[in-house]
Amino acid sequence: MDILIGTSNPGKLGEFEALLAGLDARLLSLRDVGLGGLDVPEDATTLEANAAHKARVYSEASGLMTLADDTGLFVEALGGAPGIYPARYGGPGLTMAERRGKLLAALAEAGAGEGARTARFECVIALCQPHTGELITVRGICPGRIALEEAHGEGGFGYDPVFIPDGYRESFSQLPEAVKNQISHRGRAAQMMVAELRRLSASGSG
Ligand code: ITT
Repeated sequence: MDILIGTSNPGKLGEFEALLAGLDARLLSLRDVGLGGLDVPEDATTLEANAAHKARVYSEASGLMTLADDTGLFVEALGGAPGIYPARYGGPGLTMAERRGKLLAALAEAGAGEGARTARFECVIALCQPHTGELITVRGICPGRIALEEAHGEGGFGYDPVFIPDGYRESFSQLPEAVKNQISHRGRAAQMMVAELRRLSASGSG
């Protein structure tokens, strides 16, 4: 079974490679199939619709079974911002470090101290079958809080240096990759998707 991982985010790609390593499948990146330059505009209003759109576009372009994810970050004290478009938070043209800085500044401005920084990551993974266009979506949620300041470690990407998952003191950047993959929004969704893929493979439709 070949599975195209439809993401242009190298951090996500690395996580998917680890999360799907137990499957009897060949994992391909967009670059592997010559689609490295194909950017899919995200303008739907739900994580499901954006993930499904990405999976469908890459599946149609490659003719392969394709998986894509859309991830949101919801911070309670900011009324749910950054929301379903965290890659755009703070405005166009910013680096991820600048976006994280904007998030910390917004929380400081809102007077959200140590006990008022509840947040969650949500990740929807969509799988699109070639030819039929059949879609499966699963959702993983990771509750946590936004750190008072950036806490860098060896790993992670995006907002990981400012996100502390519930039950831990370290940010996702500081926790070992295996721990993030076990408890994260993407890890939880991937566990469900692996079950779906095993089912498809056993029924001969994978
Ligand atoms: P693709 O659409 O190509 O997959 P993307 O980075 O645009 O890549 P999203 O639309 O899902 O993906 O953007 C989500 C934003 O949230 C983006 O800025 C990521 O860096 C960030 N992000 C996604 N997953 C994350 C994670 O597990 N930890 C920290 N930040 C994450």
